[in-house]
Amino acid sequence: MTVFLVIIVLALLAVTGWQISKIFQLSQRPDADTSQVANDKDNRLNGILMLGFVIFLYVITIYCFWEYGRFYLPEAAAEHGSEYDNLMFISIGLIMVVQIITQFLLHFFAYKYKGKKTQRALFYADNDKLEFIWTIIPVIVLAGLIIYGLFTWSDIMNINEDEDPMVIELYAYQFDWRARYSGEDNTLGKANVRFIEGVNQLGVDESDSYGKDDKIVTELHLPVGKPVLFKFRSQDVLHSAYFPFHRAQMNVVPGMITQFGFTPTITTEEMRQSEYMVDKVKSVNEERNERNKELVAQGEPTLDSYEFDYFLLCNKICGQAHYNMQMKIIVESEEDFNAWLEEQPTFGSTMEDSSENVDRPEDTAGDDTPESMQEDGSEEGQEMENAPQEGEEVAVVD
Ligand SMILES: [Cu+2]
Repeated sequence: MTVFLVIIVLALLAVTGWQISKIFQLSQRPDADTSQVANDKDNRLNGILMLGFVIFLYVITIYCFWEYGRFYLPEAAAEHGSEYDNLMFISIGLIMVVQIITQFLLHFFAYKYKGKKTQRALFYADNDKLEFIWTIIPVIVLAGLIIYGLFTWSDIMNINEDEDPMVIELYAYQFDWRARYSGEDNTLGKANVRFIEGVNQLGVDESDSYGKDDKIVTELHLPVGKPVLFKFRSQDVLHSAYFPFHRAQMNVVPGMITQFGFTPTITTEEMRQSEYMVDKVKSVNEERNERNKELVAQGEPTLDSYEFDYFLLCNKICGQAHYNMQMKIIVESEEDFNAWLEEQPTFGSTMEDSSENVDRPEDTAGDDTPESMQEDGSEEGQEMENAPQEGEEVAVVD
């Protein structure tokens, strides 16, 4: 209904504008210039507007850099990150310089050589030398950029197996993540959606001995300075694993395994203490305190104070709760990591426990499907916990 009303209002406005323009035409003096051909005055006005437009663009650009520059991510927290950032800054830098010069020339010439009654355009057919220059320069620059990009790409994408990276599976489903560590053998057990049953959320093949020591967890812990190879699997639709601080992203495609490897270089604690993050957290908390004053006045629960954490996010719009599909990442020292991993139960022991429970039906009355994997994919308990509070920067992507 609202849309219908808006359309009617817009149509009426258009009719009004058209009628007003007709009144203006009728009210002109009989000797006014009604010619359809642009005169010097029209040309001058258009020239000035062209120049004004490019100045407007530059002002907006400078404003955006100044106002939104604070949303830049800090120094990359993974080894390949600086290569990635360099490629991006060099590409953007080049594009910026070329666009500033060419846009300025385009608009300035439109102003400078605006039409004048007394002037005639010069007939200038072609100039081979000029054409050669403006063809060869972009060819060299673009070829350079592309070759540089290809080298960077293969550096980032090719996983050095000699480094013996730790293999971790990241499993995506609407709307959460699970991580599966490959255990002592550093080999993931086979898995298939057809094996998903009961506590076997990820469909790990029970008959595969490599899977027995796998560890399935809800929080991703990574040892700093150690190469990690992620294998991505999706249960349902297309997702995308996005680690903004580690400059990594990979599609997670149902029916196939994709992979990406990197070496984290900055622990969560170090990142929290970095100048960038201290400032950031301070400003987020200032905003929250302001908001809390309003919430207190309204008698509503207040927001917790914010603390930085790395997150693995989903970067494909995969459904209703896509915005909240995230998993905390903790980058820590190798000792802390090993201590944490030690405490996690293996897949084998989880399956044994569950079968023991099934043997004693009074313990597990009813459905033993974990809540988290119920059909609607929502996790009652966890969703509430994860749900961003109003005013919170969801998943701290900035
Ligand atoms: Cu998703």
